[in-house]
Amino acid sequence: MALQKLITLDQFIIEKEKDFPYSKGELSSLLRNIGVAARVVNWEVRKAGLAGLLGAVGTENIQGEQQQKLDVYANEQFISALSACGDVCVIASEENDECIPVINEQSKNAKYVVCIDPLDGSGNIDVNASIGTIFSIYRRVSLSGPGRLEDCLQKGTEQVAAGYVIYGSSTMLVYTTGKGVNGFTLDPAIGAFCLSHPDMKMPQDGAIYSINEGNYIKFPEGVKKYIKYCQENDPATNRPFSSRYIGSMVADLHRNLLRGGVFMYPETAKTPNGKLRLLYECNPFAFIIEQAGGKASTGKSRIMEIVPTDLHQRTPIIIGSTMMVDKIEEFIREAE
Ligand code: P6P
Repeated sequence: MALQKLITLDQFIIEKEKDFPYSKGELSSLLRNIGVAARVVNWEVRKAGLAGLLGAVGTENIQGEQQQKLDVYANEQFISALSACGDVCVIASEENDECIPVINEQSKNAKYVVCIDPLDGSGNIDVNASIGTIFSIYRRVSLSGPGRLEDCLQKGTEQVAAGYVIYGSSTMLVYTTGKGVNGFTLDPAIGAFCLSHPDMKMPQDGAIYSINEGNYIKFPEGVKKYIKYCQENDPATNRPFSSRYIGSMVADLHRNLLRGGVFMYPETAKTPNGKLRLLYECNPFAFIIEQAGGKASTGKSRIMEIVPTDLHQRTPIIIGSTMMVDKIEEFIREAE
């Protein structure tokens, strides 16, 4: 069998630079730096149990969530890499209450904005379940000086790139720049991400539904009815579907991207905007999943059309195979 030509992430990024005739390589440099930081974080994630990096720090982030040692470590690594690369003017991180203007010599002409969840699903660290990093990249809208809040509060449709890293049975980096989705697997032997999943496409339909059914009684009527629909016996429509929920957004969405399926984190009476954050969880995945041929909705409207008003605002999300998202939207409409 012919050896598959090895294409590293860096080679691929440079190769694809041709897609952006006006690019001077800043976006390429930024993506490469994210890849480097991901390798550093991966190294610590893989040995967290040995490096005393498990467990909580004893502090809370703005979300009111216990910060895990690896959360803080990953945040520091990505902020440092993004600040040093010279292409970023401001960073919005799940771990920081306010956005972080990048004020240094290299960044004074920086034109990109990064919204990032440095380590998502960190509640899963101590139980060795997959976790991930999620990022969105925008062009700045402010004209000069350090980046500011307005640069971070852009609609998802304005993203120039988005991606995630999944620290799972292998470590992968998956990203889009608006011309399809490509997946790279870290080869520990050479310490580089190598193209393993070119031109990823989300199946238009699927038979996996992902939702925390522990919240069933709190869900909107239409979502409840859809869950029951998934459980009905109808071989002609591949039902009952399989319920798969890891409790780590990156892991659940990565599986559904490959196999087809739908992930739901709806609103409840207690959490009218759901739990997941728009800027650094829902928008990046909405961009990736739409680029792979799927759909990302609040249950009523397109995620990427939401005009953000707050750095850490949340949104209900129904995301995955287009035909499944359409079906849930239909149940939600009919239940109104
Ligand atoms: P629940 C992890 O804390 C996270 O932010 C996502 O990665 C995940 O999909 C979700 O929350 C899980 O939330 O309420 O089901 O535990």
